[in-house]
Amino acid sequence: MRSLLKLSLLLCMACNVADPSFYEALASDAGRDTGTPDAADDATPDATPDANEPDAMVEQLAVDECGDDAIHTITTLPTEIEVDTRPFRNRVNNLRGCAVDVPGPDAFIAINLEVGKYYHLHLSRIEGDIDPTLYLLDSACDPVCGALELVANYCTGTGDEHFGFEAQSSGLFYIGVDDRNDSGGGVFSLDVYNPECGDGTREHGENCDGEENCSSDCRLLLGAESLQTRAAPINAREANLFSETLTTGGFEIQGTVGGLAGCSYPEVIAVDIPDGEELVVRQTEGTCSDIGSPPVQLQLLNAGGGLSADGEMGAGGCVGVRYRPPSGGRYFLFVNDIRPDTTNLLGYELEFAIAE
Ligand SMILES: [Ca+2]
Ligand SMILES: [Ca+2]
Ligand SMILES: [Ca+2]
Ligand SMILES: [Ca+2]
Repeated sequence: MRSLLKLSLLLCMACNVADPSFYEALASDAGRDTGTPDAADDATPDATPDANEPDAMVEQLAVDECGDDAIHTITTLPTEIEVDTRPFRNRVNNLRGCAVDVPGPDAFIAINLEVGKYYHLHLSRIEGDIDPTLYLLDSACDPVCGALELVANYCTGTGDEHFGFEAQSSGLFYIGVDDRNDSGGGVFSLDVYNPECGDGTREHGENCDGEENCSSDCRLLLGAESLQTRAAPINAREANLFSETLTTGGFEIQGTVGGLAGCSYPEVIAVDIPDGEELVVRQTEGTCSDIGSPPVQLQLLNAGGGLSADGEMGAGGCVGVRYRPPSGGRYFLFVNDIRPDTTNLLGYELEFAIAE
């Protein structure tokens, strides 16, 4: 009953980045079950005491090693799983090719992905001095890096990690729950969703579904109604969609990055580039740096997650990106917050146009 209630709470409110309660949860873990305090376990040791034994309240489904025969495979979604890495060893120390070190103890759970389906994973800390890191390994236990990096470590410290992706192939994958700290491990909550766009219900990992100003593929529209990004579009699937017809005159889009202590999530804007046209995005002067290092970095990715064009610095420390695709289609502009300290909210303004 308790877990059902907890699950329904999670589904309706607790952890969407777009929801104000998410910000509170990052700061204080408000509303989170913090598990049974260790002191209670110490008072009633079991017959074979073991300092590294998991908290008896944690139903441990995760295993120590990727590919272990005893690994639990997630079959029902959405699901919420408590993961305790305290009894486990550090098997994955770094993610080859992803440039991420994960020296803490790690735990693994398997999932069968279906090509084309959208998955949203959310990892949060329940207990321990841990810096949660979440990643996907393929059926050979190799990191899924490269064009589409399936690694989430947007926050330094205890902040929640999220990532969402459309499966590029079907098959068995392993979800890694790990720690950027060389710690003794901790207790995590791993939530896995596969929101269904078009069912009329906005689920965790969706910014809208069926509402006004919502596209048929569940993206909030940027256009005549509003040129301000909304609802934390942190990945390609949750991107806001620029819905105006691009002109040489341009539209000024305003957005914000930063503002979450220790975290640096990007904002992502989807844009349809017409056949034969060249997209031109320029940072407008007011929000550029005058010290030669722009606070944001731009990257344009294609629908498969491949990098189509990198941003380049122009006059006055303003970054921009230009791209003429081989044929028209949908692209995703990532606005990455690259400031050393992302604590303060940073407003940016980008002009979207087509080349004259
Ligand atoms: Ca391990
Ligand atoms: Ca590790
Ligand atoms: Ca982290
Ligand atoms: Ca939905």
